[in-house]
Amino acid sequence: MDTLTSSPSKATVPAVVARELNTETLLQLATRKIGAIHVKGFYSAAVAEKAAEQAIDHPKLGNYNKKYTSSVGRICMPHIDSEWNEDAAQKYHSEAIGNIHDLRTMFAPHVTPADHVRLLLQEYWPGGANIQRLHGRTCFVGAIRVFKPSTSKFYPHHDRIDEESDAPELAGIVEQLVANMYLRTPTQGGDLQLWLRDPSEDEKVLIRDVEGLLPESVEEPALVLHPDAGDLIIFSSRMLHAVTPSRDSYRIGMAAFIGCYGPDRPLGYWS
Ligand SMILES: O=C(O)CCC(=O)C(=O)O
Ligand SMILES: [Fe+2]
Repeated sequence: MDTLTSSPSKATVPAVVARELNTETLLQLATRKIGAIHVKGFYSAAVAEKAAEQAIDHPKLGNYNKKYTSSVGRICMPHIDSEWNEDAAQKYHSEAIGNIHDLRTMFAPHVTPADHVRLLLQEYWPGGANIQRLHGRTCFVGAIRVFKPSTSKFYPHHDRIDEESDAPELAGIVEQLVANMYLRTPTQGGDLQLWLRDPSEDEKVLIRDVEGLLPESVEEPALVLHPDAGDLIIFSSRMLHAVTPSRDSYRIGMAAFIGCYGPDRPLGYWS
């Protein structure tokens, strides 16, 4: 079995999708031997729908900060909105545990899909897993994203915590994955597009300013996945990805970023 350090950032990745979450598929994903893990029916669609209903007018629903992502709502403050700003970071970390507990109430008496995935990864990853700390402070995990019908989308972008923070706990991070657990999805649109390559340096500059590339400026995606409610998809957030507009309904998902530091060190979770 290859270690993470032998192939941390291969330029392109085969368009192969694993259908099961286990130690082998996780290691394949983290070493870029496969493009995604897509588990159908990971979570009860009925429990997901009850949470989705509450998400649409949740008191903690706000919008992302940047130009191209502001069309998407999110419940609770994500780390990206605190990047390089100590006051915002203080707020983010001080609310983190309370926000995790708030989200649990939306799914009670059931476990949240983010908590379920946190436990499974802790069991499957050779080095275990833990909530991420940054400068000794606990991160929030499990942000719910609310895409409105027709208007909300994510343009092609990448997500990398080492471009948002210089916390010493991030030393040795070799890959960043993201787990999305879908609560409500449209039948048309709302596709997840994966390019299975890192953005170029020029693309990174554009993404940093407005949090996305114009879709017509990039080639066709290498892989397109259509999630249904209850599905889990995990992929590398360091590689280019996008979400197309939903045609006929809200698209609501719960997400957790996953930091990989090699197989023998614990994964780190945050949103
Ligand atoms: O909602 C999705 O399918 C993926 C959204 C995204 O950009 C991410 O999770 O980083
Ligand atoms: Fe993303």
